[in-house]
Amino acid sequence: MPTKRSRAKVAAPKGPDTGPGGPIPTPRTSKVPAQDSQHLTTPQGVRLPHTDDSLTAGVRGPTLMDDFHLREKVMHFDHERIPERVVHARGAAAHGVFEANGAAEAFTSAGFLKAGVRTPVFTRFSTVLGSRGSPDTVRDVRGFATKFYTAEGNFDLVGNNIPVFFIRDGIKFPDLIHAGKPEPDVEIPQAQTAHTTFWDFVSLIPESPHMLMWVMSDRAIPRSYRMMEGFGVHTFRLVNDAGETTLVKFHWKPLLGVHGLVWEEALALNGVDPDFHRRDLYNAIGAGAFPQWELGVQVMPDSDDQYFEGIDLLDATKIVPEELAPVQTIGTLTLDRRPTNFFAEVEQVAFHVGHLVRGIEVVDDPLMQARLFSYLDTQLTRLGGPNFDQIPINRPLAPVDDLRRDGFSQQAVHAGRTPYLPNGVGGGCPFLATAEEGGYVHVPREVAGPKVRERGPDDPYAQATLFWNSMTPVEQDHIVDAYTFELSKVEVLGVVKRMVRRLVHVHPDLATRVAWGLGLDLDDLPPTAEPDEVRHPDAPDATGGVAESPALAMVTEDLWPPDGRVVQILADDGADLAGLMTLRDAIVAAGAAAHVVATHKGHISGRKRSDPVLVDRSFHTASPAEADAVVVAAGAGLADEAGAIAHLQAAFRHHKPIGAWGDGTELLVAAGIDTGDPGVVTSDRSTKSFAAALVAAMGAHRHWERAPEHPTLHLVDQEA
Ligand code: HDE
Repeated sequence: MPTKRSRAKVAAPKGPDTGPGGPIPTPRTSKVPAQDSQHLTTPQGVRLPHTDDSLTAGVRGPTLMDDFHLREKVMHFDHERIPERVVHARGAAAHGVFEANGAAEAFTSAGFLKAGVRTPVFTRFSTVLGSRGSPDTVRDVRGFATKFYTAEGNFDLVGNNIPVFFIRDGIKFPDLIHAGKPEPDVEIPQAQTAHTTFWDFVSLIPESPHMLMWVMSDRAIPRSYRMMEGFGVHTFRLVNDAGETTLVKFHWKPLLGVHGLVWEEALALNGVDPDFHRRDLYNAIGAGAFPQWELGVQVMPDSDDQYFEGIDLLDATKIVPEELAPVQTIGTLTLDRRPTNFFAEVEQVAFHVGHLVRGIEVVDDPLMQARLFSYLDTQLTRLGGPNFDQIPINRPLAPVDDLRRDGFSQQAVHAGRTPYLPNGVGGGCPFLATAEEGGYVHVPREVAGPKVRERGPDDPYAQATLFWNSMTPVEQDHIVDAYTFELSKVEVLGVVKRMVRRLVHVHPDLATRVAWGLGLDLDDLPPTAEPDEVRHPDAPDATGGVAESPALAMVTEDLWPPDGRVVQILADDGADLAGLMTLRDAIVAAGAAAHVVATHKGHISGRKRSDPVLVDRSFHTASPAEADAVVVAAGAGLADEAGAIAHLQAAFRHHKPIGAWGDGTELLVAAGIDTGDPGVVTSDRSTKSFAAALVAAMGAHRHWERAPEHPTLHLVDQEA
């Protein structure tokens, strides 16, 4: 048995860390068995002289069983694939560091949240519905999962880029995913919700309206993983050193702002560059434009009922408006290293909502409770047994003695004869840790109640309406368009009508405009969801009295850094290459990337005796959807190139900054672009101030002032 004497020697875990400015250890990927022989070998280390022909009986004879090299090589190849994640299969990830500012110390004893502590992290972003090879820019929720390798063990914050969820209880999750995944008879469509079964399901469950508003908004088509917010979604309970508890919601706020694609671009990118988000993340990190997020918490008092201002904190379909509980920053995440090997790291990383460190607990939210089972369970199939936490990317940096033994693919050679506690033969090791010694001690809480299968009264529309009311007109237009697109793909009219009928309860304008686009008459819809049936009379006001929350809108007056954004410079033989170089240098100096696009690949030469410039893309492969701004070089002579005109028109239609210098403006005129329009920057020459004006125009992300007023708005106005 452990003795008092031996216990006293055990201090709180000293880890890998983490002192202010101290070295940041890297996750143990370096311990992976390396392929470090100078010669090609078999897995047994036997050097090989030849790998292109199998061992045969004669030049044209049968292959021989004693070709151990062939058999080992093919056997391994045959088993290279593992099951993809049942959800969130498609993703990309990066390593980085989290540095705490200490603001959370009052609320939690978690060591990694103490001032100045720097903790290595691995963050994986993902879509939900698509399979591993599906395109990045589909309309979908994005996963935002971070593994913190803290000195006190691994903490996984497994969140999404949307702060609420479709359902309130995990028991419905298999139904939700079955309805959203490709329909099982024909396996169509891939990676999207725009199909009959999804809308059938969500139109029938009461709690979906709020989440659907988010998924139909531009949040679901992010410009970049680097430009997404992240949310823990569920409420967490923080416990401080004094044992006091608070309830919090976690928020990641990107320093580059929250930005979306335009739907038409998202569709184009699915074909032009299905890896758009993955490439964007890796290119930005490779160029030194390390994406950063502030981690923040909304802090609410812990209470017996776990409501805050009438908002049920155990209900993952509800937010707490920031007006009621502001987000307090507790640290900064920086992603600064790409994975070395996609499979070993991104594919094999195993997140689990139950990977908690002391000072952080989960609450009784039934969605979270089901997740606590699911995330461990799923790894057994996906990663082939219970030893997945020994895979390098999953190993904690904190010292481990878990007394686990054996199992498939056991990597460790555990010494000793006492993998059990209590033991006397092993000197009582390993010792148990008290709270003072860094042990995870659950805060005591009273739990009682009858066993029931029921949830409390709810108003599922209140926050959906709050969301709609908080959007700018252009964002409302996009939501209308998204509902119209998605429901147009639904083959069963009854489902469409049921869904549009439910939109009336979100906002009559929304329903009217979607109905118009679908050719439906609102008066003809079945009364499937009368307010009294869906807003429970006993439900508290789920908005907490907030009618509009500006924090929910993506379109703001703010300006954002151009880091990692892409500017296309349209040029051709004869262009002002000196001006092009001035612009390119200024763009790169601002932290963005410049791509020269011309009618042909190779080099273009200028009019004067300047060095030829290498073309990055020709119009055959370049798409305006890949750029954040498009500029036309003087002397490019592209004004009668149909491809160049269409290119520029698309960029303009997607509200991007457009620029031209010298006679490059002729292409703007040919494309019907007014040089006085917002976000259009022109100059006689390519000067530093021209470049600065262009970079400044990129700060707004898009120039929504150019958006045409949505035609169905008139319809609503007339009805009003
Ligand atoms: Fe997940 N989810 N989920 N989920 N989830 C998985 O775990 C599950 C939910 C989220 O990059 C799976 O390792 C259930 C909410 C992310 O590896 C699986 C329920 C939120 C990722 C699973 C939910 C998430 C997953 C699939 C309802 C936002 C990707 C493979 C009770 C807060 C993590 C895996 C990565 C992955 C189950 C709901 C986020 C099957 C049962 C709500 C970001 O365990």
